[in-house]
This record gives sequence, structure tokens and C-alpha cells, in this order.
Amino acid sequence: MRVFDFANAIVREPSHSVVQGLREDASAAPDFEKIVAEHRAYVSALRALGLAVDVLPPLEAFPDSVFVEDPAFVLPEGAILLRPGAPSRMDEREEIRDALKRAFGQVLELGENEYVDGGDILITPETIFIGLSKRTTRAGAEALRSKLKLLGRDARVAETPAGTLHFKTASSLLDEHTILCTAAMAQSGVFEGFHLIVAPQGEEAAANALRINDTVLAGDRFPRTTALIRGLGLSVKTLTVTEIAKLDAGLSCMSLRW
Ligand code: CIR
Repeated sequence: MRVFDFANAIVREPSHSVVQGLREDASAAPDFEKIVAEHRAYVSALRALGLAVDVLPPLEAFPDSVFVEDPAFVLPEGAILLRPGAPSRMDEREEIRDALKRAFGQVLELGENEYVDGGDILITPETIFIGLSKRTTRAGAEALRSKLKLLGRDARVAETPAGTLHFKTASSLLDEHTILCTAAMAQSGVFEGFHLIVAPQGEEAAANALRINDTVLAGDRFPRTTALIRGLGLSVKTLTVTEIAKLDAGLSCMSLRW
């Protein structure tokens, strides 16, 4: 099985409060109905790719809870409850605990003061990258590395370029050997040994793509990046994530996949 072969996903419907989610650019206010539409299209795309999707109910108390990728990390071998680094998101982990228990025989968890956002975790065939960021601390990353070891996986702690929210905001795995990333991430040298596709200038946000089975999900505002991915012989399905992007989020953030 390849690391981007998935049969299952967990998502959470956006709450009305989603428009108050965390964002760097306060001027770009997202629209609730448009977020709902983008989210529905995303869930449909996952189902069309053959995934069984567990749709969790919206949580008004947690504006960013639609981004289920951040409070947990999943592998076919088991799940790990993380500890999101933003104060308003810390308790999201408790809200997803039951869904993980339903789906996984083994649910490990990070301890107190061990902060990791799932957006900072990138799975590749040989290793799992854990990016240090404003949300993911060294103590959290090292604790996660130990938990992954218990699940039989190797992990590597890496730097996230300054000004990038999450490690995966700027990188995604396209195939076993190829990573799509921003120029800043490419220059950091963290992906030595991989074939790199660099998102063209002006399309940096395209670096958060999502390979699922034989298809790459990509944002529909990035024609040059889409052409580069298609140039690898991969099939691309484009989705609108314009409103989601106003909340500093992209395609990977809205699901947990295994
Ligand atoms: C946040 O700042 O936490 C949310 N507004 C966006 C989270 C994006 N999640 C991700 O990249 N995994």
C-alpha cells in the first residue's frame, strides 16, 4: 500500500462561527455559505475517490474545528491525539477523541505542553516530517516522534520556513519521490533526495495539494501548478478553496485520511 492510498476519512462540517476562525489577514472576511459550498464539494470529491467519509457535526464553540487535520494524526496502524498550539483550538482534541476511538483500535496521545498541529506533519514513504512552527514546539515534535516509533514509523523533526503557518502549507507529497513545495521550502534543503516541483511565484498557496489514491486534489486558482502536476502524468481534480484560504487553510486541513 502506498502512503497516499486511503479508504477512509473523517471531516467536520463548518460551524456558523467558522467566519471567526483564526486568520493572519483580518481584512479578508470569509463568507459562511461559500465555505459550506467549498466544504461540500470537498467531501463529494473524497467520496468520488472511493473514500468512506465520517462527517462529524459542527462545533459552534470551535470556529476552526472544520480543520480536523490539526487536532489528530492518523495512520492505518493507529491514531494519535495531538495538542493544537493555538489557545482557541487546544480543546478540539477532546471533540475528536470519540470519532478516533470508533475508527481505531489504538489511540495514543500527546501529553501536557506537547504541542503539535497536524498541519505540520507530512507523510512520505521513508519518513514522516514534523515541522516546527508557531504551533508545533520542539517538545511536541519529539514526543510525537516517540509515539510514531511505537507505531513502527520513522519521523524527522524539520524547520518550517519563517512566515509559513504550517509545514504542509508549503509542501505536499505528489508521488513516492516527488514533493510539491514553495521556493522557500525548496531552498531550505529539507527535502534533499526528493524530486521537487516548485509552485510558481504567485501560486505559493498551491503547495498545499492533496494526493489521494491516483488523483491529486489542487486549488482551482493555480493553473501553472496544475500544469506542472499534470506534466508528471498525474490526474488532477481542481477544487475551489477561495474562502477556506481566507482562514489560512487549504485542502489537506479539512480531513484526516487513512
Ligand atoms: C488556523 O489558523 O488554525 C486555521 N485558521 C487554519 C488551519 C489550517 N490547517 C492546516 O493547515 N492543517
